[in-house]
Amino acid sequence: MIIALSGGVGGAKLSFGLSQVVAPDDLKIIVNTGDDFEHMGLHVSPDIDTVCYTLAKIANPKTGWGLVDETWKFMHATERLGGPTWFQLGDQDLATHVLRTERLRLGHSLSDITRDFSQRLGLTCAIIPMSDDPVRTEVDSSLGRLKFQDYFVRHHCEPVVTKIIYQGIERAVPSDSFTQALSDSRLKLIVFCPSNPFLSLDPILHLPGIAQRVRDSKAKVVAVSPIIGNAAVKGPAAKMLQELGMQVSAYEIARYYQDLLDCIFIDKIDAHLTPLIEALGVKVVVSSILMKDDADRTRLAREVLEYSV
Ligand code: FO1
Repeated sequence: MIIALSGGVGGAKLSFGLSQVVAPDDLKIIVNTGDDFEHMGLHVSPDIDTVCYTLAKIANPKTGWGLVDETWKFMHATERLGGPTWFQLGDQDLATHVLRTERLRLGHSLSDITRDFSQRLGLTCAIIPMSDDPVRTEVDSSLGRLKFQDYFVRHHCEPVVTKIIYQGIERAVPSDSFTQALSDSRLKLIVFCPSNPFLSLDPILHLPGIAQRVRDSKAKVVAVSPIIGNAAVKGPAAKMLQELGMQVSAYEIARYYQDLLDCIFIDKIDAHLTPLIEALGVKVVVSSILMKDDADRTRLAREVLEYSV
């Protein structure tokens, strides 16, 4: 059985690859919920929706988030009435947010709602929110304290980040399905998807007790670097590494997680970093880790699985 820790578009891509090569009952995708927020009275769970839409092959291929063939009449009508349009909610996507919000209000858990929605989208592997309690990523920045989506979308990641805060994380309990997967005797691999370490992986790993359980697990722990060369494949990971005084390299990612990782997959152009990373006690697999299409996603997933045998 395999656990994949996923957030953002990069995480959804490798999760898709894993869903193509792992039997449904053997794949548990644990999704970051730190990006969740209340918007226009709706509870939006971007990383859950990005993973579900991507695995269901209905994600917008250009943006990675939202739905393909989307229409925007709700946003146009919102604009006409002077409502907010900085966060784009498509007409089909709106159904997800309205129904999720309604069910949360009725007392359903995010885990149960996600299980129902993912199954209705035809998914067979488990899509598991990291927690059913609220965790909200915020950043201290050159514009002061910002909620995540204000930083990421409204301000286009431009403010300089000095600190990242996961509001509510001390009180948040990892979801039942997450803790069950971690204690399953069949667990043989934990995959850190190529997601932003600070925005997608750390909210999961900072949940009370989780990092220690990963450390204590008999399973192999493998990361795919979100950094290739001195840039992030997508999103603000490189900019944040710099702003937080770290190097922008796959080496830095290995060092950041060195007490958790058995191995890291780095790109061919970073092969020269191998001895440095191995000196940290982290094994290295050099591969082509840029996922340009479904074939890349599936190939990389297969390579990651081979590591665990
Ligand atoms: N990202 C944007 O940059 N602009 C948007 O208008 C936007 C809308 C949006 C709507 C639903 C959804 O699930 C995700 C959306 N995202 C948007 C992405 C979102 O900011 C995610 O948090 C990122 O993908 C990082 O995980």
